[in-house]
Parts: sequence; structure tokens; C-alpha cells
Amino acid sequence: MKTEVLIIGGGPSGLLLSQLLNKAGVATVVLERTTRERVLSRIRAGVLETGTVSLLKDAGIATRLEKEGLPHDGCYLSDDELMVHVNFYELTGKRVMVYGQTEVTTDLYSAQDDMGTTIIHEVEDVAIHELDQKTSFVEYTLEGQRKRIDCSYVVGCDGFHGVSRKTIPEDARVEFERVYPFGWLGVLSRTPPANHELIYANSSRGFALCSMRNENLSRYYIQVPMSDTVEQWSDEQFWTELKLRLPSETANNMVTGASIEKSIAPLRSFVSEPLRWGNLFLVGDAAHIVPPTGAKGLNLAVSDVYYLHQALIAAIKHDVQTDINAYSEKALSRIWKAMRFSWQMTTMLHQFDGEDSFAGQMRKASLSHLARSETARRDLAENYIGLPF
Ligand code: FAS
Ligand code: PHB
Repeated sequence: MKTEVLIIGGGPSGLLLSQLLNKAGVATVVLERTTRERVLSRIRAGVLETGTVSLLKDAGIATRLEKEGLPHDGCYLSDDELMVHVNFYELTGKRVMVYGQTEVTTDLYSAQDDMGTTIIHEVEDVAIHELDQKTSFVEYTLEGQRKRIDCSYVVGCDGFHGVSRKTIPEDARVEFERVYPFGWLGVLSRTPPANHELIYANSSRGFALCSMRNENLSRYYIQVPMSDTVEQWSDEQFWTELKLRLPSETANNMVTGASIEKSIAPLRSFVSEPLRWGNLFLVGDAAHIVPPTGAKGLNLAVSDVYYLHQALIAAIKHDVQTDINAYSEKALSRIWKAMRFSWQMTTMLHQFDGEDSFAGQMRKASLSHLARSETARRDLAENYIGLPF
């Protein structure tokens, strides 16, 4: 088999890249390790930046998003009883869209079905070869048969644990990492959201987040030690602890209910440079991971797709190499700014093991400054709605 662009990974970045390239007449094949059902069962991101929404519109998959998505003009940050509203729309003229990553991936899959693109599921032992030749090839096993696809380009959209980043020789990679000593215990419940906009809560007991998927589907998180397991947290224990971390008015009015999903996600900041190795390009979580405190994970994957799809179309359709040669540097410039914002939000809102009382005071001072300074709120708003591509 032969194709122009071989995409490894059928998550949001792989499917969005496939959608945009096929719309421009570039042939692709997507190799996905697991099943479509498994991909669609993941509960991940919930907030879409303005740039993400417009690229999804360009990709022709925003119809349901425009109907069911919840536009949010701002969010709240709380510190015990203090509630600070950051009005993105007032401060930047832009807003964000609350629409789950699961829905985005569902919309991408159905658009890809309509387009009749090639997505091969349940592949095993993917191996990438001859990246320094004009034509590369990728091998994989499907139902016990070893297969091969020749291609002009390979794009690693295969997430943090994928094969593509590790195909770049270790001595050619520079990796930057910060592992946080806590995780997020997340709960999904068929209950009305605690607030009309998100609340990022700092408290003397640790971080909490009140988010949502729609008017009757809420998503909540609390910071927990990495040693915790989901089994240790009954629904009742979760709701009790969540309420203790929120302003009392929000806690008292909150509607609780049975969890329909409960999981613990680890938090890390990670970047691997460069994003290109011969005919191989890295996109999304294959190249970088952000703590979800800044709602950047999915949105960063989308901005990588934004840069790379344009570069690949220019190279394949018009034999222009400029953008493809500039991809790594251009994408990394935006990645590092989102990395900084996510790290800043995480350190401002979480308690760290063994920290002294000074650290707690610094968090309180940051939130008190945010309450009083429009400049500080504008800086947060500009980063949260997404820096320009
Ligand atoms: P993904 O990891 O989504 O997709 C990679 C795909 O590649 C997967 O389908 C995988 O099965 C496949 N794959 C892996 N190895 C392969 C191989 N060798 N061969 C073929 N296929 C292979 N972001 C936010 O903005 N907000 C959040 O709240 C948030 N919560 C998260 C919670 C968790 C538990 C995790 C893990 C991530 C979370 N993220 C969040 C980040 C997340 O949304 C990612 O940024 C987003 O999924 C990135 O998309 P992709 O780059 O497509 O990677
Ligand atoms: C979510 O709704 O899952 C969500 C929203 C904002 C974040 C992280 C997660 O920063």
C-alpha cells in the first residue's frame, strides 16, 4: 500500500489532520492501536480555544459544536471565600467554547466516515523506517499479518506513550520535564453544573475544579496525592471533599449525584524537541504534555495540526518546502508559551508536598492581585482563550 501522509494515532490530532489533508486532496492513512469505541470512551478535555473552534469550522466538523457547545465569556478563580471573575470577552473580545473532547472526536470520526478515508484500527507493533529517504515506510501487524505502507511523510499523533517520538534517536532529542507530585481525581455526574462558568479553586485543602459538558452533565476534579487510587474515593467522600474546597455559597447550592465516570490523571509538563526528524513530524501529546490546569492539552494538539496541515499541503501540492522546514520551530514557539501558562496556573492553584507557609501566602497573594488588577486578569484571559496561531 502507498499513501502521501501516514498518520500514526487516531485520537483528536490524528483525525483532525486526516480531515484537513483529505479536504485539500492529500491522501492519508491513519493507523490506530485500539478500537474506535475505546478512543471514544476517553473522558478528556472540555474547553476549546477560539483558534480551535475556527479550525474545526475550517475542517467542516463544527455543525454540532455550534448547536450544542456552550460559549463561555469567562471563568472564576476562588481562594476559600474569595471569588474572582475573569471576563475573557470584556478583556479580549473573545470567549471559549465548552464542548468535550469526546464530542470533537465523535464528530471527526463521522466526518471521516463520510469522506471514506482509511483508518485502520487495532494495529500492533508499528515501526517507522527510512525517514532519511525520499520515500519512507511504516510496518504494522493486523490480525497477525505483518503489513507495510510506503509514504512521503509520517506524522506521529500517537500520544505520550506512542512509538513516533521514540523513533527519533535519543541523542537527537532534548526533553524537558516537570512531574507534579499530585494527580486530578475526576468525576462525571448527570447533575446541573455548580456554576454557569468554570471555577478553578485554590483552598487550604488543595485544588478543585468545577467544569461541565452541558446543562445536565458536570465534570469535577480535586487534587489528590499520586498514591491515591479511585477505589479509595466513594462518591460521598468525593463530594464532601470537593465542597470543602469551594466557596460556601457554591458548595451549599451544589447538586450532587452518582458518578458515571471516575478516574485519576497524573500531571506533568513535558516537551520533546525537535518536532521533526527527516520525513517524521510529531504532533500533540506525542511531543508535549501540559497539566490540564490551563485547559491547553487538546488545544495545543490542534495548533500543531494547524501549522503542519498547511505545511504538508504546500509541500505536497505546490512543492514549497519553506513551511515544512519551519514547522518545528514555529510550533515550539507557541507550545512553550502554553507550557508556561499551564505551569503558572498549576503552581498558583495547587498545594505542593512539603511546601512551607510562604508558598501558601504566595498563592493567596497571586489571587488577591488578580482580584484587584485588570492587567493581571487580561494576561490570564489572553492565555486562556489561546494565543494567536
Ligand atoms: P491522544 O493521546 O488523544 O491520541 C493518541 C492516539 O494514538 C490514541 O488513540 C492511541 O490509542 C494511539 N496510539 C498510541 N500509540 C500508538 C501506536 N504505537 N500505534 C498506533 N496508535 C497509537 N487536556 C485538556 O485540555 N483538558 C483536560 O482536562 C485533559 N484531561 C486529560 C486527562 C487524561 C487522563 C489524559 C491522558 C489527557 C488529558 N488531557 C486534557 C490532554 C488530552 O486531551 C490530550 O491533550 C489530547 O488527547 C491530545 O490529543 P492527541 O495528541 O491526539 O493524543
Ligand atoms: C474539563 O472540563 O474536563 C476541564 C476543563 C478545564 C480544564 C481542565 C479540564 O482546565
